[in-house]
Amino acid sequence: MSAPHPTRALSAARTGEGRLAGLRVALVFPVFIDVELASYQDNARFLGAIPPLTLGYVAAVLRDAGAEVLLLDCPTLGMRMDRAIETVRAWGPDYVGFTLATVDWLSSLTWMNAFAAQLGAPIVVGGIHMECYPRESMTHRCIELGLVGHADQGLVQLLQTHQAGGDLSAVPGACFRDADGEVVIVPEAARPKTDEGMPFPARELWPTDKHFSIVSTERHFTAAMSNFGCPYRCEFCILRGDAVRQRSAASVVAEMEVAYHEFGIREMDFFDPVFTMKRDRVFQICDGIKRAGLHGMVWSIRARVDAIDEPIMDALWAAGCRRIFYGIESGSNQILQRVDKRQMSTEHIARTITATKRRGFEVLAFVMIGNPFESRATVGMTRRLLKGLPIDLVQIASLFPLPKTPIYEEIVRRSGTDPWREHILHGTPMKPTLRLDTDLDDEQIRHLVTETYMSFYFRPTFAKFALSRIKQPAQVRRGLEAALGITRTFLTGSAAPEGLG
Ligand code: B12
Repeated sequence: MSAPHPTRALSAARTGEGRLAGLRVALVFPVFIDVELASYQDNARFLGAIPPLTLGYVAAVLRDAGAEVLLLDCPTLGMRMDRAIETVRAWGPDYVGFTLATVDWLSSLTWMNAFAAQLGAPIVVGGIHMECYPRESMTHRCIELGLVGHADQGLVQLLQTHQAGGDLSAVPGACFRDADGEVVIVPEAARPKTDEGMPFPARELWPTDKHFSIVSTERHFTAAMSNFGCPYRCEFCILRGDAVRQRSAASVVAEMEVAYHEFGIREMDFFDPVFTMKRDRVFQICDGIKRAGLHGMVWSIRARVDAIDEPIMDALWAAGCRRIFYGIESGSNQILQRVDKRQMSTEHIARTITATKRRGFEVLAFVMIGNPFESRATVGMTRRLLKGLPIDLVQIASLFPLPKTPIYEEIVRRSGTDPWREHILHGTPMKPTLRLDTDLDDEQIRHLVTETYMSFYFRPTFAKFALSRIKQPAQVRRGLEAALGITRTFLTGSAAPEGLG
């Protein structure tokens, strides 16, 4: 193995005497319960048990500061709320941490209320949702503290200051209520441009042997991020033009080596939206992986068709990358332009996917239905594109406008209401809002999603592909469950699952 990455050396040098020595923090990733919008259970059932990466990072930051950390990946462990509360109570935490997504807010709130009522330990929250509605979230008294931004930038200072009864308004990104009960949100410090200071996720706290994705082929699967943020500006995405923390090739390779040697990982799925955004870095990563000799390790990435070319594909393949997920979104050039995927055309998509498949990669395409300008005709174009290209797997989402995206902000402007905000404040049902520039309603869009799934998957071409890659009996079961799920969704009219994006 090559020389340890600086961040690893830091973790290894941990003595229990850091700034948070003696503090016990339990991090809980809930099983989302059956409340409106909580689709995580479907994700877990259909798409796999993906590790809670964000809490892996938070745990590593805490551990490196000397704290003791308990991490409960409840969906993977099959742990319901009551048992999770008992487990955490028995462990005796000083704080309980949750990571929040806006989409699953009500579900997380249910868990946080129960933990606050039954345990009494202060609850601390973070995650992308705190970049959207920090003020509204902090009106819920079950939450004691919040952090906007990356854990390595403010968490240690936040907990230390809270412990000492110090001035929280001096902590960048801190969210709290002051002595008068007024919510205070301290501005986040400028985001760093590199991953310096960010440890690798604390994989030692995950039940790695139980993780898988519906498309994974190897035992001991894990997820990773080769970058944080995304420089592109797609109008449906919350990460649009977000300050990117670019990781170095050396750090990415070092994380893979640690995963391989220390945790027996044999499959790693990089979840960042455009792994290939920096060409030189891709070649360096691929060279590094080959030099590291990680025999039997397969990995996959997400990319854009306009951020990859044939030499990159060759390098990825030679280094063991075996699957590429492309966000192709639509078969209509007009829609691609409208949502700012404008460097792409369907012709370009076709050329890139054909070149990818020719090298032997598995190709997965992400598609959306319900964007501005969507019609039955454009959905037809998307279906023809999917079926006319050598695409192996497809994931189709109905556009559900998320906060902080230009599409949602335009909806707020046009309608004069902010339904997500009301949802966070009052738990009002989050009905999909006004749709922009399309006559299709939600019911029709849902139906078109499921029909498109069925038209893609219920074909002999797909059956042949599925049979060719089955390595474990579990894969047959998962594939059948997903097919049944799609059929059930079609028959009952409920929303189709999403989540590998
Ligand atoms: C990997 C991933 C998953 C994994 C792991 C989730 C996890 N929480 O670890 C799985 C597949 C399980 C998953 C599930 C879901 N996901 Co997801 N996921 C991602 C993805 C691709 C990467 C997240 C990540 O690891 N980022 C890297 C870390 C370093 O950054 P970070 O997330 O901002 O976390 C840092 C800070 O926010 C902070 N922080 C985070 N949590 C906490 C907690 C505490 C206590 C503190 C102090 C700080 C803190 O410190 C972290 C480290 O620095 C993002 C998109 C992206 N590219 O970022 C979508 C994303 C976060 N997911 C999203 C969604 C919608 C979901 C689901 C609701 C899907 C569903 N329909 O069920 C669930 C929600 C589960 C949840 N509560 O997180 C949306 C969220 C949008 C929103 N506003 O709701 C995103 C942005 C995708 C998108 N473009 O729409 N997801």
